[in-house]
Order: sequence, then C-alpha cells, then structure tokens
Amino acid sequence: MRTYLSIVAVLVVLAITAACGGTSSGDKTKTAAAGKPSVAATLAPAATAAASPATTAVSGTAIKVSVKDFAFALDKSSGPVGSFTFTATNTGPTDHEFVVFKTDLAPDKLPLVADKSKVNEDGDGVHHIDEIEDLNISDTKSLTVTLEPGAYVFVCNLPAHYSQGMYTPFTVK
Ligand SMILES: [Cu+2]
Repeated sequence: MRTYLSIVAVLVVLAITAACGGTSSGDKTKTAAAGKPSVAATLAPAATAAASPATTAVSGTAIKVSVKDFAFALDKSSGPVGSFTFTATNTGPTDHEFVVFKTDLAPDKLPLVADKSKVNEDGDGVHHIDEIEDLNISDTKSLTVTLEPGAYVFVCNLPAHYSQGMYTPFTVK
C-alpha cells in the first residue's frame, strides 16, 4: 500500500512537473509563434518584390496553335500586350506555315498578290510581323513575338491556302 501511495505521489509530482513544463514550453511556443509572423512578414515583401520583376520580364502569353488542312485553331483568340509564344503543331495532311500580320482589315479581305494565290505580304493595310516557315507535317515549332495592342490575322500563306480559309483573327489588348 505504501509503495502504491508512493507511486501515486511520484505520479502526481510528475504530473505537476509536466504541467509546469507544459506551461513553460507553451510560453516558448507562443514566443516562437510571435516571432514567426514577423519573419514571415519580412519574407513576404521580399518574395513579392522578387516575383514582380519576374512577372514583368516574362509577361509571356503562351498560345497553342493547331494547324491542319485548311484551318488554324487557337486555344486563345486574344491576349495582353507584350510577349507571346505561339507553339504551332501541324497535324497535316500537308505542309503549312504560320504568318503573323498586324492589320485592321477584315481577316478575309487581306490584299492578294497578282495571281490571287496568296496574301501580298507587302500589300496595303497589312504589316508582316514574323512567321514560322516550313511547318511540315507533324512538326511543332514555336515563334516568340512582342505584339502591340491591335488586330492581327494569322495566315498560312502557301499558295491557295489562304483562299481555302487558312486564317484566323487574333486580338492584342
Ligand atoms: Cu497551309
């Protein structure tokens, strides 16, 4: 019985010690917790500052272009002013290309060359920006261009492809 009481007494002491320890460690936790937000607060602006220039520098919009006989399908038909990366995949069954014109003309009213086989890339009202040439069957090629606000038309300018509907409008805001 005595032994039992002693054990109980020891347990009680241990329990009190544990409680005290718990309290003190609780205080430590609070102190640590109080310190953490200030660390986080210090880090947060730094992280934001680091992210901002990166966002500005990248500012790239990725556009997927599916190319086939005789149409383009874009995953987005507009985007914000800045850098764009167009990744075009030609699913065939013939070779194509991807030509970027800035123009306020209607997409189906671009100026044609004399034999009307294709768009006159130096014609009135169109400004040739850049292009992916030789987008052969199964090719995937990318073009990165910086675009100002305005209206654009993407054209496949292989003979007779434009006249068969191989163009699509695009807007930069
Ligand atoms: Cu084509």
